[in-house]
Amino acid sequence: MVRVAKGLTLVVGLGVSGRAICRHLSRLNVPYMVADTRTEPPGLDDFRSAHPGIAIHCGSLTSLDLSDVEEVVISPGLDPRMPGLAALADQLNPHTGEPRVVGEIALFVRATNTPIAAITGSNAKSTVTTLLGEMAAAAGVNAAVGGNLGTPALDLLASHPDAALYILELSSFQLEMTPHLNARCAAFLNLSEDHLDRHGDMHGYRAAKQRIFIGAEQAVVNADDSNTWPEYPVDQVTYFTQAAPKGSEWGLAYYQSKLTLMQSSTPWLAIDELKMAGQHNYLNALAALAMGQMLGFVAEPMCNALREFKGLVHRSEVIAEINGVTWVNDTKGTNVGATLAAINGIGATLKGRLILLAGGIGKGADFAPLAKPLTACARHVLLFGLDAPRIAAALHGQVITQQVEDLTQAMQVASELAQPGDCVLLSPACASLDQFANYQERGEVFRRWVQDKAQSTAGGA
Ligand code: UMA
Ligand code: ADP
Repeated sequence: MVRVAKGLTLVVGLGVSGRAICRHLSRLNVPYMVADTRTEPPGLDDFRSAHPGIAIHCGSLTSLDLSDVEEVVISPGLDPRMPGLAALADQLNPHTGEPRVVGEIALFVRATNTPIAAITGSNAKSTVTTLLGEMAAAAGVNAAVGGNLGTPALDLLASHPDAALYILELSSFQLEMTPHLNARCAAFLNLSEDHLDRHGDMHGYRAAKQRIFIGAEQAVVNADDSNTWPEYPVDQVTYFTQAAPKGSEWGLAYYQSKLTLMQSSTPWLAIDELKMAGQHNYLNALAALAMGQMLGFVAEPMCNALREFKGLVHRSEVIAEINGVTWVNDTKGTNVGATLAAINGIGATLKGRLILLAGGIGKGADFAPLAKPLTACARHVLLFGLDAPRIAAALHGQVITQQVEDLTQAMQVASELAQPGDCVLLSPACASLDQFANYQERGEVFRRWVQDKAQSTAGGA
């Protein structure tokens, strides 16, 4: 047993967040040590050189005696109920009054009084977070954007100390470990199955996400998904819907014969002015507008930002049109809810049929909800990766499926099947880690193949 010295904070995890936590504690001169459950965490040597004198423990936490530890700050990818930490889970830290085990966002909240705009949901978090950041920039608000999106929240405190607003994408993992977020404006966009391996069931997953509203002044939620409605007291709640708005809601309605983003009966922007592909992005635009308005951004610059926003790479990203067939990269569709949104959002505007490329690690999800929309709009579904057989079983008899070796083979077969007017959509409904380093690599494989094909087609024409 290695005894963690009295008064030391223990940082668990040497990933992106863990390192940001260490930098933050170093800046505050808080004494700490680090543990990582892996025997050889990536980048260990670099960390040692950057933090000389900091004790590091690698391997199981059960060999640490944590009875004197001041506080444990855990990385989001780690389960606080893991062996070695579970015993601390119910204890309170006498100095902060908060749980003895917290996440990085708890430290963030303690360190700043600057307003926070926070965004969670099973899907669309990164899109709405980035879009709100663009709107803030256009409206002249000095905002810093990060969190689960990529730049750890704690690093923003050092890189943007003068920010007037922090815009944070927050995952259920981060929210689970945040005692009080106290957001100025908190958005919960949607809820569908994901991360059940960590949260146990939908109840636990939803409860973690609901924590975004603890201490919030304003909320933006989805009128069509009651799971997102605040269960904690919030002063002001605004709703968005994919239908025509009722009361003060944001929604979609025809105005001067054009489908338009509306707040109540006020038109904001006609849909044909948006550059983002797919109808699901209309909802994302409404959510960002609703947040921006609650936060006091000026309307016209917000609309300009929205007009210019093309969406993020790897999310319903049109890569090329080849012989009348559109190839769309939605590799970030890593759960059934996301893939449903992509199928419905793209399928609705299609002249031809959809060819879906899907598969990977299904995280225990139920794939049956994909059957109905695919029956309506798909020509063929090509399945690869670990859970291809499970998806094929869920779609059996309702849509033509074919299991292939990998994504590359799926693209080859798709290019033989596709007819002009069709769309080949990579939206896997699964994590990528069985065949790729991450979802980005999967998307890049798709992009390169499609771009090569586009070039060779143009060259041969
Ligand atoms: N790990 C160990 N032992 C450790 C520490 C980590 O095995 O001691 C493993 C974890 O189980 C996990 C991986 O290492 O498989 C990474 O975990 P981490 O907590 O160190 O992750 P970070 O590198 O800090 O990245 C995290 C977010 N990742 C997760 O929550 C899993 C990143 O979101 C985020 O961009 C980053 O912090 C900055 O805030 C990524 C993500 O996939 C994009 N998020 C999930 C999602 O969006 O669905 C929640
Ligand atoms: P997140 O950060 O929550 O993963 P992203 O903005 O990265 O969200 O989008 C991830 C995927 O979610 C997209 O690739 C798309 O398939 C799907 N998606 C986008 N917008 C929506 C929406 N409004 N509702 C459901 N799914 C969506």
